[in-house]
Amino acid sequence: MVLGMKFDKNNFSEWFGKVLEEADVIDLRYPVKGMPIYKAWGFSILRNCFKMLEGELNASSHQEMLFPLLIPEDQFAREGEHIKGFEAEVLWATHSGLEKMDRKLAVRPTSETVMYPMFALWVRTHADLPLRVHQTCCVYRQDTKMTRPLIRGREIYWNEAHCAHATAEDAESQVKKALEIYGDFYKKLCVPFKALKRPDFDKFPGAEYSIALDVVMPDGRVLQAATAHNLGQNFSKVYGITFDDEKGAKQHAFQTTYGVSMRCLAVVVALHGDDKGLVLPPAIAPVQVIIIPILSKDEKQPVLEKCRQIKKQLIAEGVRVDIDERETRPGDKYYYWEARGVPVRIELGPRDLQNGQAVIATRLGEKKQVKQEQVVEETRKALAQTEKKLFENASEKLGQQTSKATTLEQLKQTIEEKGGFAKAGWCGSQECAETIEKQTTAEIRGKEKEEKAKCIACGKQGSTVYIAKAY
Ligand code: PR8
Repeated sequence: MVLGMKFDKNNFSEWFGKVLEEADVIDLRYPVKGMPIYKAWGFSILRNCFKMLEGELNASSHQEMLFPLLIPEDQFAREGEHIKGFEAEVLWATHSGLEKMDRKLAVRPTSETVMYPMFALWVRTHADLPLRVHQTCCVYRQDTKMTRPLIRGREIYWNEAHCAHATAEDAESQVKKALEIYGDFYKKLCVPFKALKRPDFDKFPGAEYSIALDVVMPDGRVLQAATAHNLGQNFSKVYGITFDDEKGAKQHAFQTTYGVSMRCLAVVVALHGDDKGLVLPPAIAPVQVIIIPILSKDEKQPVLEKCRQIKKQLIAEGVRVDIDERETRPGDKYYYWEARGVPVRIELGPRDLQNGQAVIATRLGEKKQVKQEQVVEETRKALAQTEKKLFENASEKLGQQTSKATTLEQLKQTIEEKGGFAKAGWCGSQECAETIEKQTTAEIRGKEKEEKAKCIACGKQGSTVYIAKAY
């Protein structure tokens, strides 16, 4: 480790675990696999993410509700594809105290089968559509792959949205709307991504098609950071979600569903963090500005007074701000707040007080002396600048992590040496997808748009897809 470095990001996996622990994001010592404790700092960041998303969903005509955790077995098992996709991952409640229950209950791995029987009761005529519902909750999946903190959990904290529409076109445009909402959401987190239509064999169980937002992590592997699915009429036919159209004829509703989990927090930590710890985008930082008084014995009170005054001014401007009045050394406080990723720090000591100045330092390393009457304005600028810079840095990185390949050999080499995405042609067959995965260890992540290209495995006509190693 280089001197002065607290966390070495070159070893991503170790770095990630250490930062999560030391910055009080989660505690992994709870003795059930895949179920961490979200500590106050981490949960506050996560809630800020979800509050932002919930607000956006509410503003675009989604109703927030809360549905039960448990699903009767027969109700869960009605949609064939869906049950096939999830049966190996479901936890079951089988006993009530000491007694075995007559019918066992599935612990929701996702809420289609919880919500849709209720949708069938609520939807009567075309006037009831579109119906857009969302909830923030935990779902449970006994995923067989290795669990990883925030990346692959067994208790998944997420926001899931479920809709019913009158026409196939409405469902199609809702998927686009969902991707816009998620796009804006990730922009606020300063996270660039690729929105990719998954190959048929990789779509959500029971969906017509799935579009995912994929993010490249620092180790070059991609992570699915959100998905939107068009369910067509598959579920409405099974659960009887029908409505009378304008001519009075009975129709089955068209449906969509989309979700974002605590992976959004994993992505923020992974993409922006550095050797000092977290770096938080201002939109979700629990504390956006930390004021550090530089205290000497004689001038303690006047310095503190001034700091408190600045805090008040910033609060009045809607900034989330705090003062660290602890009796520890300023340097220790810098480390502490840097590790937690606070985007802006204001330093103020006796000499600054005399000169009517303060120092504004950003978490990205810029430092500036400003006049006290300009502190509010300069703080705003520093926050905006940090947000802009974080997104630019991450976008530049994504650009570097996207390459092209025209042969399997080249694909293998690119994936091994650079990681990230490689663009190449694929004919659409599962057989060629398997050949590609076997020879390169990378998988087909999907299409961004329709663009003709020859298949890298068999040479037949196909289209350009993104290929990457994935979590
Ligand atoms: C649906 N129904 O279920 P999806 N750990 C962390 N995040 C996860 C995990 C996990 N083990 N598994 C999935 N996710 C639809 C849409 C309701 C909502 C995250 O879709 O199975 C992934 O980011 O695709 C995934 O994109 C998202 O949840 C939605 O899950």
